[in-house]
Amino acid sequence: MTGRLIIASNRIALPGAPKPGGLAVALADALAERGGGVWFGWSGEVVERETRGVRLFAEGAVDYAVADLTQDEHDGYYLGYSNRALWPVFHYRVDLAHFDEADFAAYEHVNRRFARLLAQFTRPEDAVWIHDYHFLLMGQEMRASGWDGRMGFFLHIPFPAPEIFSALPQHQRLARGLCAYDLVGFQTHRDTANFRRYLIETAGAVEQDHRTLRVFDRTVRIETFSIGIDPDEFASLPDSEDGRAAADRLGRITENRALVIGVDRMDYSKGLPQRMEAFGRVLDDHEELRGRVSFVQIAPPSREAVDAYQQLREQLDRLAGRINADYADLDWMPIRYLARSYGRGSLAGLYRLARVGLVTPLMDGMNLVAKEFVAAQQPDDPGALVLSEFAGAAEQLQAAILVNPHDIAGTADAIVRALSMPVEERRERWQSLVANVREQDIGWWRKAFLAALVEP
Ligand code: GDG
Repeated sequence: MTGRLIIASNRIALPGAPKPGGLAVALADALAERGGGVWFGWSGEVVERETRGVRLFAEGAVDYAVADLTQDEHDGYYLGYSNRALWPVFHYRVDLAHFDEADFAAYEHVNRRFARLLAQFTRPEDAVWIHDYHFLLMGQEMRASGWDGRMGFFLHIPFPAPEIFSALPQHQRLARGLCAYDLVGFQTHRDTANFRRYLIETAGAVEQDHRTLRVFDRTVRIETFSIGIDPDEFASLPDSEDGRAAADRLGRITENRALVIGVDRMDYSKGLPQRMEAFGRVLDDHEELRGRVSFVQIAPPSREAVDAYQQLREQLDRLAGRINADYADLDWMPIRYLARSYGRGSLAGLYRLARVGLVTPLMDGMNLVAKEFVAAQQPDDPGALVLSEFAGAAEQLQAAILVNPHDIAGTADAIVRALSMPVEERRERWQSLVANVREQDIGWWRKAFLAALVEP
């Protein structure tokens, strides 16, 4: 394949700005490696009236193209259909979903408008790679605008069981849209199996081989590509200035108490209330641990314009306040709950300082924090990872202490077990975890996806 790579994702990392994470770096690398291409997405700007075309920023052989959203598009496509319908349903929270036909119309409209903008950049020999739930229909709209080259899609969040997916009033339209891609990639085998089962049971898909289906007059390859991190980055960041400074600051306060750490966007999929309850249960049942262990939860707020996120914020404020009021002492605060973000270096420093990493989402596409925590540990004295069986990462990180986050007592037991785990067992488990994090890293992920996309 000699063509360029064309990427579309809702948010993009513009040249010059610091890359927000491993994914942005990996995609920029993929573009550079192919000798150029285009990365297209939303500018992050909301404007009064639709602006024509895109704004272009060039860096070497790569063009970054961004388009603005109007206020109505932002409300309907982004806050509405993407984050009030798709996000909750794909995370099994049909109870939180809000189905509004006008939101779907805005979603369809933005997918169509963006597809037309993107189509201008494509040449027949290029390969197009579209990301995530904001753009489920973009592939079909690209086909409608005449593009018939290679095109793949990767879903970063879970794909739910067919019975849950079918709750979306537009499920048939969305599934047909996804089948416009040549390759559809998911985070886990569970997601891949869910999508295949949906297509076979409800759309009459016929299996061609173990990864390819014939459906809607098209041939679609459906496969698992579990996303990873840059392990070297997280192994070295704890020793950076920021990493050391953060560990020193927190270390002075926690002193010789064991540290339990959680780092999550403030999202109802992350199981934060259940996690706080479980930590509270540890203190209820283990008098000997009171005053001896500190739980630090970093939870930068996100999507604050969506009601469910405002309610979560209030719930967490109350819970942390109650547990602290019950158990805090003059010189000890059981939960340090920080509703703000920290730099990646600081996070890595805290991961290394911690004895236990608590990653207990109720449902999660992958969960990169679990992998970052593993990569940041010291080989001779690594912390223990408590991981939800509903995080995509659990398919790979079987050597973690796996928990059902809905089971508060079970999670509390797992925390106690992790706190008292002998160093030999911690080392043994960590060896297995880090081997996986290193082997299936972010570079492996993007190469595997692109190889499958351009394979004849
Ligand atoms: C979606 C899917 C999938 C967190 N707090 C801060 C901060 N973070 C960074 C973490 C990590 C990233 O944000 C979060 O990634 P996750 O994977 O845990 O979760 P989502 O944001 O929900 O991401 C998820 C992912 O896409 C990739 O495919 O794994 O399942 O939901 O890197 O370190 N970063 C900084 N300050 C913070 O306070 N700088």
